[in-house]
Amino acid sequence: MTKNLELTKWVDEVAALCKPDSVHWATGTEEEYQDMLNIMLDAGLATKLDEKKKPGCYLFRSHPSDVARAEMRTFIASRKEEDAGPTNNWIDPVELKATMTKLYDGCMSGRVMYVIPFSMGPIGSPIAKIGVEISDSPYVMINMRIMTRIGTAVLEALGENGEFVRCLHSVGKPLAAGEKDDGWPCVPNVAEKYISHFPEERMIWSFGSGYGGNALLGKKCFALRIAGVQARDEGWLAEHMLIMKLTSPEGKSYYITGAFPSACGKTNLAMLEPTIPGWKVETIGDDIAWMKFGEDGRLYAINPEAGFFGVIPGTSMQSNPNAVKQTLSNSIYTNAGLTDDNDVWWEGSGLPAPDHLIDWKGNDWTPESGEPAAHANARFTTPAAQCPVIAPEWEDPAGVPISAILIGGRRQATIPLVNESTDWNHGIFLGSIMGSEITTADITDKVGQVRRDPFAMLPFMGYHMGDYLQHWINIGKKTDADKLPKIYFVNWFRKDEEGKFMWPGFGDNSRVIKWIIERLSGDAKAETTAIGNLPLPDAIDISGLDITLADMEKLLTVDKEAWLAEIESIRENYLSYGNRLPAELAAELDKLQARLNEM
Ligand code: GTP
Ligand code: SPV
Ligand code: MN
Repeated sequence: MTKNLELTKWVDEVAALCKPDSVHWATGTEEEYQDMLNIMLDAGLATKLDEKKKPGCYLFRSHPSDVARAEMRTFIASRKEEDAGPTNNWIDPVELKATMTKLYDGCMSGRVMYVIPFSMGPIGSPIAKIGVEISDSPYVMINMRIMTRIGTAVLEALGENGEFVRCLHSVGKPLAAGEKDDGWPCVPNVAEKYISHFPEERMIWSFGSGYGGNALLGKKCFALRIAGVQARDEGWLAEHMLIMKLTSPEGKSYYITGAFPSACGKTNLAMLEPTIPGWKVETIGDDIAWMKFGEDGRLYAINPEAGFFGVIPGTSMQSNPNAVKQTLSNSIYTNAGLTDDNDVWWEGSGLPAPDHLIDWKGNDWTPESGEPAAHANARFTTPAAQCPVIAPEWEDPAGVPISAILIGGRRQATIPLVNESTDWNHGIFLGSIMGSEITTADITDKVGQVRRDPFAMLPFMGYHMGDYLQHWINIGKKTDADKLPKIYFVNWFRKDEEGKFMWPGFGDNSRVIKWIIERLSGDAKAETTAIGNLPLPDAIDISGLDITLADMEKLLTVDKEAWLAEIESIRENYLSYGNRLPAELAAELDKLQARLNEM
């Protein structure tokens, strides 16, 4: 329990509204974690995997309506609609609270209400922030224990008067007397799920979903949408970025962050195995970075999380051996296939498909079934400390000084393999025009079109996107230009005429990062072009790769016509920001157009 009166008052209010059978304050112990798992094993919601092959690992299958973040049901309920901006769903906060209060009334009956104090960042670190999630889901409890630091130690750090972000979550499935869960509890009608943010109050209300970022409220809801608003107000950055450490053959270390949209390679890049001799990669974070200025005027990053919630399909000993090793024990698998010998299997695992398994929907599956065994957004939850290449300083409360920021999306054409920004504002411009091609997994009538996703933050913005870009510009004015990280626009996803990836990617991305590091130390060759500084085709180490210099030239040219078309589409996107588009970015766009026309 706690002496924090604000907290006890809030917990009492929520209990009175949601009417759970009992209230449980999370302590964060191993014993409590096992108790939660046992509750879910008994209820038939979890499967324990084979103890020899996957010690301490469990499989869950969610409801088909509840397999990913629900962007259409994610709301930024700022007091003024214009403050949510053109990229967010807005509902008046008074109206939304009235609607959701009705939904919350009695929603936990038949269930335990868990009170989960959690710290984003090492407990007690000056950069860390505390949240308290109230949830009726033991699945949320176990995931929060891996993804954040939870329990009694957090209450102690909170003290009597400490501030915390209120995070209220319910799966939205009360149980009548004697009723038991029949499968994954949630609200099956997607239109009745709510993931709501009240930015001025630093408060989150989530209802109807038990999955991922909808339910683990420390992650996107707090660490990006609410912390983003705090960061704007307090002069720092809360970003959808991996953090990695690179050490050169000479033994010099650099820290870099990378913003890539969801499922575009952050986890893979954060723990890659370099294919070039002498270089070493170590991991600090795979999804979120909080960056603040240190006393020396440089930006320092911490990973506010304590675990990785990573995409399962495609993870193999070839693509990401460290993730495979990390998830061999003490990990939770959600929506993977279950083999007959109690192990997990998924598409792209690099292992032969078994003759029979139980798919993510709980049905019998054979290789002839014609349906995937694992859901495309099946995820593992695994402790960061288990990552074989975790950097020793990953929990340093002071963070690590950032030398470069990588940005990029999935673009089959136009965007070169790597492009160095010429200065801070140009880098922010490149961040603002980032995007990915819409795939069949998204909105069907727009397949192939580019969805602009500035700094990979489109689904995670807690305020107006134009103000956010202005905030990035302003950050650049707070310190000397040479202390700011350099920004690099990368694209691992270029395709040739036959639709094949032109760049091998994964571990070979170390070759591009090597060039970036050599640029930072002034050792690598580049050519100034209309769009930025590009490596000369022979400046990237391709030794041992099945790729020709001609291919490299294709990956590293400026396609004038394609860029002029790009400009039109950027202008259209910029129009949506109205008068909140930073003047600096409008100027960058005009300068780019002029340079292209001179080509
Ligand atoms: P979130 O956890 O959703 O934020 O995503 P993430 O950015 O961490 O994505 P992740 O690393 O899990 O990306 C997974 C997808 O990207 C898989 O489909 C991978 O096959 C693909 N991928 C990752 N790196 C590369 C690469 O270098 N080249 C290619 N072609 N595909 C890649
Ligand atoms: C993402 O979608 O970017 C994720 C997964 O990292 S979730 O936490 O569900 O948002
Ligand atoms: Mn993410």
